This record gives sequence, C-alpha cells and structure tokens, in this order.
Amino acid sequence: ATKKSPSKKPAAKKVAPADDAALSAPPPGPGIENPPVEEPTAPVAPPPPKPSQGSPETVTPTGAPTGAPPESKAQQGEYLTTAQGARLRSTDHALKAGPRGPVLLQDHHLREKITHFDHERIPERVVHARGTGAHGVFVANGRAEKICRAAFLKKGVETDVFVRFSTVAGFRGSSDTVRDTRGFATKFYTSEGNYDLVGNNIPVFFIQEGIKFPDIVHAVKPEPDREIPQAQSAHDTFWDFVSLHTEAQAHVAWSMSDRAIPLSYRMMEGFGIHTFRLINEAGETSLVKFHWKPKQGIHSQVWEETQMTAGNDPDFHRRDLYDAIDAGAFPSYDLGVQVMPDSDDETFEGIDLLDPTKIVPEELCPVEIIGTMTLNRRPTNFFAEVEQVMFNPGNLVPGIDITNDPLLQVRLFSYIDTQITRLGGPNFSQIPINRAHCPVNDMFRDGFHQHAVHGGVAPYRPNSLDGGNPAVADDDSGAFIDVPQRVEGAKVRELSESFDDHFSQATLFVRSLTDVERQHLTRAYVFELGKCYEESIRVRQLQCLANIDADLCAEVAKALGLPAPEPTVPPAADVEPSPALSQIRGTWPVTGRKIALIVDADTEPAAITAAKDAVMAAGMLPFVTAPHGGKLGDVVVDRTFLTAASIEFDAAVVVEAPAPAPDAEPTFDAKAGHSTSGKPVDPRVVKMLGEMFRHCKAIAVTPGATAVLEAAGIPADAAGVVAEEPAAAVAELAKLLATHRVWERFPTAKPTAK
Ligand code: HDE
Repeated sequence: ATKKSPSKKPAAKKVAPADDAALSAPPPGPGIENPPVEEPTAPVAPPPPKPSQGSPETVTPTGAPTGAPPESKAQQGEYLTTAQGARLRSTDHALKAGPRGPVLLQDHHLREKITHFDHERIPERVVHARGTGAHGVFVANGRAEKICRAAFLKKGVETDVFVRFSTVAGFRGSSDTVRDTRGFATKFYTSEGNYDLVGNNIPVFFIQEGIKFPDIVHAVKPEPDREIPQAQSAHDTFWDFVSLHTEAQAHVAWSMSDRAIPLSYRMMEGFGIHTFRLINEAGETSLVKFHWKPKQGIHSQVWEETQMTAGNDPDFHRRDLYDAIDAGAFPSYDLGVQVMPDSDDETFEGIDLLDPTKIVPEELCPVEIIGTMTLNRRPTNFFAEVEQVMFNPGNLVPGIDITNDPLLQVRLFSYIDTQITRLGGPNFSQIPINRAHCPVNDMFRDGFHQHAVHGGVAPYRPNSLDGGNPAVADDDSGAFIDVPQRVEGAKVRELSESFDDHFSQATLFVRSLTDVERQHLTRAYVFELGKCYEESIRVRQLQCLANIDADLCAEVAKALGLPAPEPTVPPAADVEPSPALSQIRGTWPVTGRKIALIVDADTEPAAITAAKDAVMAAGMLPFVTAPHGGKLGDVVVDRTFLTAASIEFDAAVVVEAPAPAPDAEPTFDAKAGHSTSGKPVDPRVVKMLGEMFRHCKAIAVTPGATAVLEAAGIPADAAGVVAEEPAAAVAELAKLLATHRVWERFPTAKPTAK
C-alpha cells in the first residue's frame, strides 16, 4: 500500500497576490497555545478556552448570547428574504407561465417555502405531549449546604430556570383541564451544568419498575381501535390494567382525588417522586425526596367546572399561567426536601425509599425549604422553547446523584433516547432552550443539525494535537461524583419483598382527606368506573377498593349498583392519617386571583373604577364584565356576557344588576332571568352566578344589586354571599378566597380530616 506523503498533495494554483505581506502572514490562530508535547499528554493546566470551537453554550446560531433577553431576534433585517438571505419581491404569487398559466418548477422560493412548511411539525412527546412552560429564577436560601455540595444550592445563589407543566395522557392539542397527573419539570441552568428535576404533581407513581411504562401508557392512551377517549382515564383499558396491576392503586387514589384536576399550575405541588442521594462537601451522603410547594396554595377545580372549562377554554391552564405572568402576579414555589439517613437498607420508618409507589408522610419527616423559584417570563416562541425543551432525570450536577429506584433507573435511559426521534438527532443539547449556561466542552461531534463550528483537530482523549485539552476535572475542580456505592447480587428479574404492599399507601391517602375531598374522590371513582363497558372490570376495581377502605368501597359499589366485596388482604388498621395530604387547610395569599366585576351598560364608570381599584389594591385581578364590549365611559370592558364564563373567575362582584340585553342568548329560559320581585336580570349573568354558587365560589353584590341573587335562586344569607358596597365587599371576598372556596357550601362540608 502506498502511503500518501504530504509532498504528494496537488500544489495549490498559484495566483499572484495583490499584497504578498498580507497573504504570507500567519492565519489567525485558534486562540490557544498548542505547544508540541509528548504523547499521551497531560492537559495543559489550566486548560485555556478554545474560542474557535464555538462551543454551543456561548452563542445561538444567529450570534445572540444564550439566555439573551427575549428581544434578541433569531431573524434580522428589514426585508423579507429567502432562507439564504436573498431579498424577495413577492411571496404571494408563485412564478407562473403567464398570469393564468401553470406554476413553474423553477420557482425556488416557492419550493423552499413549501418544503419548509411541509416539515414544520415534529413528533409530539409520547407522553406529556400537552404542556406549557415559563422562565424564571431560583434563589437558594443556603439550608441545603450542609447536605449538598451543588453550587446552585449555596445561600443567595440565583439560577435561571425553565419549567414545563404538562398533562400525561392527552395529545398535544388536548384540553388542559382533564383528570390526569400533571408533569412539573424544572431545568436549572446552574454554573455547574444543567440540573433537571423532572417531577409530577402526584408524589407516587403507577408502577414500581420502568419496564412496565409502555404497559401503563398503552392502557391510559386512547383505545387503539377507535382512538377514543382523548386525554381520559375513564375507559376500560385503563381500569383493566390498574385493577389487575395493583401496585398502581395508590397513584389511582391520588388521580381520583381533586389533585388530578388542579385549578391552576400556580396552585399545584410538585414532587420528584424518587429518592435521590445528596453528597455534601465532606463526601457524606443522605437520601432525599424533593417537593415543590406553591406559595399561592394548593387548589383544584370541582369536577363540573373542569368539564365546562374543557369546552369553554381548552387552553385554560396555559392562559392562566401567562395571564398571571403578564399581570406581574409571578407564580412562585418553595423547593423543599425530606432528608433521611443514607442507611444500608434504604428505608425510613419501615418505608422502602426505593419504591416509587410510596411516600414518606410529612408528619414523619418534615419538608425543609431550601430555596424559592419565581416564574417571571413567558416564552417568546412557544415551539422554540416549550416544544423543544428536553428534560432528563440524568441531567445531574455535582452533589446530586440517583438511587437504585428501579423506575428511576429506566428513566435514565428513556429521556435521551426519545429526543433522537422527537428532536431529530443527537444534537438536541445545542437547541437554545436546552443549552447549559456554563462552558460546554463535550467532544461530541457531527450528527444531524450540528450547529457548532468546532475548532481543533483532536476531539478525543488523550491527545497531543489540541494540547491535551480538554482536561478532566477532579473533586477540587467541581467534577461530578458517582457515589461509590457497593453493589452485588445475582442477576434476577425480581423485586425485593418490601415492594409487595400495594394498598396501605392508598389507604393512607384516602383516610387523610377531609369529608368534602373524600366525597369528590368517591364520585370520581363512580364516574370513571361508570364509563367502563365491562362489568368484570368494575367488579375487579371494587375488589381493590375493598382492600383500600371498606367505606369507600361500599359507597362506590352502591352508586354502581354492585355488591361490595370483602377484602382479600388484612385491613390496614394502623394507618395514621397525614393531614398534610389534604388540600383544604390553612389560608393562602390571594394575589393574582381573578374577580369578575359585573356591571350594566349604564353603570356609573366611577362606581366601576372604585370596584376595580379595590380589587387591585387587594392584589387580585379585576375583569370588567358588561353587556357589550368597548368602553363604559373611560373604563375598558374586559369581557362581555357572551364571552365571559363562570369558570374563568374565582369570585364575582355584582356592581349593578344588569337588565336583559336584546342580544341575550335566546335559548335561555326567559323565566330564569326574573327575580321574585319582578326585576328582570340578564339571563347570562343569572347562569354565571348560578354556576359560581354551585361551585362554591364567593359572590358579592352591592346592596342595590340583590335582585341578581333572587333571580339566580341564591339565598342572600348563604355562606360566602356578601352584600356590601364594593370596597367592603372586596375585603370580604379576599378573606373568603384565602381558603380558596366556600367549603361549607358543599353538602357534606365539615372541612376536617377524618
Ligand atoms: Fe416520564 N417521560 N417516564 N416520568 N416524564 C417523558 O420524555 C418515562 C416518569 C415526566 O415537559 C418522556 O421528553 C419512562 C416518572 C415528565 O418535557 C419519556 C418512565 C415521572 C415528563 C418519558 C417515566 C415522569 C416526562 C416523553 C418510567 C415523575 C415531561 C417525552 C421509567 C417523577 C417532560 C420526553 C417535559 C416525559 C419516559 C416515568 C415525569 C418518553 C420510561 C416517574 C414531567 O422519555
């Protein structure tokens, strides 16, 4: 074989240089010293930066720095151009053979435009397809320093974050308000790399082993023959699976509770679910579970409201999040940890910490707050940010490590793998929203959609040609630590016996609910099982309920018209309720709550302004809701009786009882709009207030507007109904809203734990 020597290279064509001196000058270097060294080589210390590598953390494809403010545009220039930058005269007409002739294949602009359009969609996420995201900042309070060496948990450190909330089962265009688990995924752009906390709003999971994930997902997704129902668990395949696969029962109990129908992403807890292992500066480890606690309180819709919202505003949660951010009512969440000793058996108070279907009650191990996250900016471009963000539980930083939880272990594989299809190749970490906000020098090269123009010739280690760079870090220079945990055992497809208890934590959850929450839970089981066609599935799920709680089983069985079976496992008699699991407790700030101000077409603008001011002074958001759009005097109308819906608002203030407008929906029963005193009220307002009353929302009327109460059949002395002048009424509403709903209006209501 002949080896080509450099001298055999064809000589470059000689062109007479205009300026010999300029051409013979050495070309601009890569910016690093690259002295000849012996191989294999130790890296040059400290490794100098390599600007010519254009490592992806420093610039976006168009040159804007990462983390740049939203005003930095991906596209520039005042003229419309082709993708290659050529200015265009017209993009409305294809090139044709005459104005009435056929379109010419040579129309390069047409082909480029249509080809790009043909490929605009990417596959949606296989689960969690429907979601919404926001930017924010996390500020650590320093309390985690003693257990974790991560830089972003040091006192006062501010870290950029991006959060994506999601439903699990529905397609990307499905409704926000469905009964489902919600995803709560946070990317921390820390100085030591991206850390992703990819959690849910329910602290237990359906399955103990990741290998079963395709099974539960196939069961909950629309049934494969007719592809229905969309974004629902109320169908046979779901209940077939969870009733056979009883480790799902704790999660199912949570999903039948109001937790699965949150009012807002702002009012939802988040949980890391798995136990993680933290490492401190001294190398000591502890086991922790992560919790997000919303400062706005935890709150849900009621079931009827949820169903109405799905039709009225399928984007309800997305709109709510972005409206709140736009209004400056920034949602914020405390991050907390339950810290448990890193014991050999990895249990705490008898609870196996590797079993993701189990929680550790807060009463046994309190949640310690280690920082606060505030969401303060919505995405500039939904696709670029929310659709293209990728999360991965394996995105860890020094100080945070995984455990042997068999669910978590499988996730570590899945999240990278899925992006290859979803984001079209291995370079998804270069997409601006996914880029680390610290130097990245990974020596990964090429692949679809490579955006970096990497310099250097030696993307391998060891090397001498790039000066031995990059260096590997050690403990002192912030290297990631894999905790050297001892592992031994025979290869088996088994789980330890401690995973066998499938019911006691469902019992714990059910017994920790207040009466009203418990009633909602019972009805949810009845609704969902009532939607199953197969009686054998209902019967099998009743058997599971018998093993969870005899009373619950009896109530559901009665409503389904079936006998309540006897338990097949010993009753969990010693289950201590955990009051922390109830959502109805304490009071919360009312900032950002939405108040409808109902007025008539001729209501005095000064009265409306006074009511608006009172609402805003309380930190809440007023929505002037009137018979027609435009303005009333100088007051802008936010909603009309046609566009407004009760589900949009947390409470209402009727500033003036509106008379029926001529354009009122003719299908309304005309009689419904008449108060007993005979004064007619717009039937759309009557309907709205009736719904708000039924959904146990606070309602205030000014003394002159009490006719609306009569017309809507609302007793003036009912709990949570206030008849005051606007300023006093708003103060009263704020008090009522602090507990979210007027709980005593629910028929069962005695808001105390069982
Ligand atoms: Fe996920 N999950 N998951 N999951 N998950 C995905 O990743 C998967 C699990 C969670 O807003 C996918 O990029 C497996 C638990 C959230 O982008 C996929 C298993 C928890 C999100 C995937 C689990 C979650 C996902 C789909 C069992 C709570 C949305 C698209 C081993 C702790 C993230 C994607 C976002 C998304 C796989 C179990 C939460 C396919 C195999 C447990 C919040 O990779």
